[in-house]
Amino acid sequence: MIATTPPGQARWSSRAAFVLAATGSAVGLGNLWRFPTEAGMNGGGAFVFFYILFVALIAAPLLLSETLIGRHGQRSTIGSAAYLARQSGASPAWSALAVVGLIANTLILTFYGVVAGWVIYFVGSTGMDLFGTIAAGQPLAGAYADSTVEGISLLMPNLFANPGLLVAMQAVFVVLTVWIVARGVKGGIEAAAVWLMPAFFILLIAITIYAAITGDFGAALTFLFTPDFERALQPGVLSSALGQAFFSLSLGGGAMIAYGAYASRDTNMGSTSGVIAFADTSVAIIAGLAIFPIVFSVGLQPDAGPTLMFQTLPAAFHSMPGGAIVGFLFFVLAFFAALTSSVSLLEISVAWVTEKFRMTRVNAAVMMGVIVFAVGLLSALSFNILADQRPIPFVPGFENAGWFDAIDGITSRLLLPLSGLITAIFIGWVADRKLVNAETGLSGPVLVAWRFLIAWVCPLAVAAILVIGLFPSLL
Ligand code: TYR
Repeated sequence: MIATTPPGQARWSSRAAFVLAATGSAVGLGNLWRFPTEAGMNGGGAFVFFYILFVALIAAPLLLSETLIGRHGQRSTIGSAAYLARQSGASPAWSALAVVGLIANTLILTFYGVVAGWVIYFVGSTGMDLFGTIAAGQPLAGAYADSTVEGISLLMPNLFANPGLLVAMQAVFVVLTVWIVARGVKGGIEAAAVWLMPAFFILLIAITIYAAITGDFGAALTFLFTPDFERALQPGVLSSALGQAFFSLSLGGGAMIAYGAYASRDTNMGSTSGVIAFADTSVAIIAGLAIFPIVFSVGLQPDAGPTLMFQTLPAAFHSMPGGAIVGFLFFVLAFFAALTSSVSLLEISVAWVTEKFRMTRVNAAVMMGVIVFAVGLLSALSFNILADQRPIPFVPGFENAGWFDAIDGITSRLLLPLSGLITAIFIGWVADRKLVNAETGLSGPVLVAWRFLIAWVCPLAVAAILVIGLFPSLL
């Protein structure tokens, strides 16, 4: 039952390292790219309102549940869930929560690698621009100093028109992810997260201040924080907001179970989970406050979809003093933020394959990397060669979705919440109460409140939103 290399043997070197690595998993393209995209497509304020509400009442309690399953089990996600079930005298079939999660995470990584490939493209183009300026001995000005804003907004369409380049960038990102995971989580991830997350945070705040001063900050605030509740009662908004809460906090896929497994016994899981949830949500809101002022001042449409971040920020760097260097740094840090998340996406299946099939970590990482890359081609090419394919026209809300949108939507709106639903029922009702309570590190009214949220609010709310998402006509 215990694997040859139990993941429990690896340890974060401190509580701070655990917080930073888990925050590194949570903070990524989900905050920078997906949050503004989803907020923009779902009408802004109403989406943001429910997103924050769902983080507080559903996602944060689930985050604690996942980390405690991992810390208790100290095995792969599936192994840890089965272990807690057995110890509670319940069927190990409850590890289904982690099976669903493993499938979801692997699918998420397929398109995550594609978007991260776009980031790499911008690292390259802002980098060439920066070093070209320096080589020519010109003073540092904005990014892409010799283009117009219209020219910059064509960078994405031009990239999409070049499938070979898209796929090459995606391949680079998947190879890097495989490389770090193959080397083992602790050395690579921990080292990267400890330095890069703080640097990333400072730069993001600087860009937001710039956007607030030069962009249309008032319009952005109104858009993000004035909820139009009539809009919110459209079923898509609720399931998108819930899906975003799961996606952004790396919940449902098992990443937090996996990282919890490396935490030491004296880490207080309750307070740590609170810190992670707060940090992740703040980064999403700040990213929104960096992007939307530019959207409105440049005259873009907020519902532009997945390309929004890549069309707004380069335009801001264009006019920003020192934008050549800020733009380059931003994409470099976005790249690292993506990498600290993608590593956690791949880690789940790799830990399981090594535990189950006694494969070496390197072989498991390479094997999963090949699968992820191959399936990811569908998403990468859905912006050009496969643009006409509609893989799941029979699912309500996905009639017109191509491969990229379909895989993104199915994973975050369906699979992650489904895994979360099973987790909430398992932790709230099935798992041994004393064991679970002791793992939380909570006591008194906070423990009572958490138990109420996980046993009642999470299952009922997630189930209701799943049903509404599948049968929108019910609302
Ligand atoms: N939370 C990550 C981000 O925001 C993405 C992610 C999603 C990571 C699910 C892990 C996971 O299990 O970029």
